[in-house]
Amino acid sequence: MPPTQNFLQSFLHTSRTTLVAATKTTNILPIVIGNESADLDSFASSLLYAYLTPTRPQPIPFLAIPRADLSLRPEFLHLFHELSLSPSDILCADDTPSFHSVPPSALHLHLVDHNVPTLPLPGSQVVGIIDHHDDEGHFPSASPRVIEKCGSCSSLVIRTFLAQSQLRKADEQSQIARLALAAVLIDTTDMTQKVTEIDEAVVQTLLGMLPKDWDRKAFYQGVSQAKKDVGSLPLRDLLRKDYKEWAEANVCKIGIASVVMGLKWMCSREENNTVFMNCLKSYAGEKGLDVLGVMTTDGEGDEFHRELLLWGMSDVGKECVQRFENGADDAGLSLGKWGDGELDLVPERKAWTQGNLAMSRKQVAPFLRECARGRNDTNKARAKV
Ligand SMILES: [Mn+2]
Repeated sequence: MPPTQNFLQSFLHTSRTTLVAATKTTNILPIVIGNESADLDSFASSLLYAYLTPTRPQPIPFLAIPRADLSLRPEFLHLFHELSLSPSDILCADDTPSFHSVPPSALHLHLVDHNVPTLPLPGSQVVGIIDHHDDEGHFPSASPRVIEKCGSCSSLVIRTFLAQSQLRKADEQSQIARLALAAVLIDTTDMTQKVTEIDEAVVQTLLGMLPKDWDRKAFYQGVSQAKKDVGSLPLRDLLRKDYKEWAEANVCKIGIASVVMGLKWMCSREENNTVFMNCLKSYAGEKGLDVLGVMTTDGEGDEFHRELLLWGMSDVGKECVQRFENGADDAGLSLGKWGDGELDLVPERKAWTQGNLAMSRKQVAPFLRECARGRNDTNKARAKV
């Protein structure tokens, strides 16, 4: 049998060589970058985009996190191992060289898994977008500009580029298929949550690229278990592992951490609820937040559930949390009381169970941002009358 070829690793090594060469010229450098949470979908989307795009030169795929933060993502290390990659093959934001080593004006950005750049790269140009978040309407001339709702951004990257790419070798097909499936299956909890027709079709295509006896369940379980292997992470790391923030009109800064374990589990690891709350408060302080959100997921299949905790840290933050609670029914969140309300500190902090399982941070954050901008304030409007 011929030795297996490691197509992704070769591609990443070539990317690094191209990057090193680019730092010595003034040529345009195309890069592809995922969102700031740097989750598995952002990682897979950026690597798939770079590898499969038909345009030349191919953009260089980066992870938008410092290299040390890879250790917060055990599922990455698991997937690297599955794909015979090593962490050193991956390009991280603080590597030398990285995209920071060229002037931003020389950068052409391809954005995946977000549609507005979050990195401060003044003078850079956004030239391509594939994303599954709310379209914020910028960069109309980007090409491709694919922004559609579906479970995983990786599904959109595959749908956009796979048909035009020529993956002939079985090893190559297998690596690409597993990389994409890792993201799609994790984002859809093994095709049980947030699945759209796009994800369905893509998963069928990807499975067709793998041997008939390939064990999808075992593959999903492996990645999923690794993702939940967070028991040893201190709370601060658990919060920053999958964290995003927004500054609304520069008056209200919102940060939301997504955590793959429930609030009860998070509480139980600290001495008591007060210590847990103090940890949250100090994280919000470190980030300078007006509102801290913690969204949790837990369980699978019928046991799958979501929780949400919001904490207004400043006056504008407290108002925002109030508006959120007042508008939550209309927004379709189906919030319920969490426990006996022991995590609540009325009116500034509230924890809820979230009945609407389809609403992840992707849907909750835009609503919370609207609340920060002062909309959805039905009660206040009524009070004025
Ligand atoms: Mn995503």
